[in-house]
Amino acid sequence: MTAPLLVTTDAVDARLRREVIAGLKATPRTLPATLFYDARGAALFEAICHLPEYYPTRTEQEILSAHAGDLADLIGPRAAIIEPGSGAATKVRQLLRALDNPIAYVPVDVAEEQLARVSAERAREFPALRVRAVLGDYRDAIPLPPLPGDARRVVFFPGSTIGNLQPHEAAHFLRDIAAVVGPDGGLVLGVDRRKDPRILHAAYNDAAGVTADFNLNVLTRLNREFRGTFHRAAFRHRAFFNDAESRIEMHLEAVSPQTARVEHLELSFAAGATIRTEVSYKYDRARLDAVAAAGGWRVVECFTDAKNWFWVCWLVP
Ligand code: AVI
Repeated sequence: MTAPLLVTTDAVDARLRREVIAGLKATPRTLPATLFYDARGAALFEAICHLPEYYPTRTEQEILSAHAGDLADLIGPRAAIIEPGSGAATKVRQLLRALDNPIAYVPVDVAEEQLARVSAERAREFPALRVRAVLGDYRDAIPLPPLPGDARRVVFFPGSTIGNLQPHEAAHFLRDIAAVVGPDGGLVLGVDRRKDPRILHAAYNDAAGVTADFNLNVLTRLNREFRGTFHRAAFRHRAFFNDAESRIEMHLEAVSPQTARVEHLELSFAAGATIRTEVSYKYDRARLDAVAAAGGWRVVECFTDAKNWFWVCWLVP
């Protein structure tokens, strides 16, 4: 059965607007990565996940296929699975199938149509499961619907979305979800590992240009929703590995000197000036343990793939 969505759209919109303006005023200029995910952005991200160069999705899938049973043993019976930023909610199916008598599934996302659709799909697929969708930004405190008191609350955060948060934001997010799941809860976390920068570079600069389209779509969204005046063709996609910070950075780079407006804000760009639209941190074990500890979690076990490119980890508070 699907319960009504808990709608927090106004808070989400207000937060996004604040972040857009603050980021564009800052040096260096940045935009929040959540801005990517309007309906077109969500569809482009789905396409990215199937690209030959974009290894994280299929690599994580490989790990989940091999270790869903191990994760189910660690989680135990009567789990309520909460998925912040659930998107297409595909990977969770593998976990739900492996779990012993799961009680509830709570997808949380800002993409309203997709959230409604996948909630209905999962409810059909798992008729015994209470599916309770929450419309909201996964970085906000999640307003949990009522769950049975004996359910073990487990957050499922795959896809290496943790990498899109700065370390202090990741720690903050982890502290928030520790409070949501309580002392008996758990966390299944997808983490992209540090690897050869050439593999990373290819994954964020695909030959078909889908990632470029995903990045440039942000300008279309700014024009539509934030009274922007950007000329999309006057910017280009740039993505590179920043080794010192251990992260991919995605930028939109002005190809020529120009000006643009967003709401009341006037922006001028020299040729080559950029707006950073995303960071995607790549973790080694020391970085993972440090961020987890800062967020009040302990990494119990990490499962990896044949190439050692990705981790799916089990953490407890
Ligand atoms: C959602 N997130 C984990 C993706 C990533 O790899 O950081 C978003 C993405 N950006 C470009 N390609 C994919």
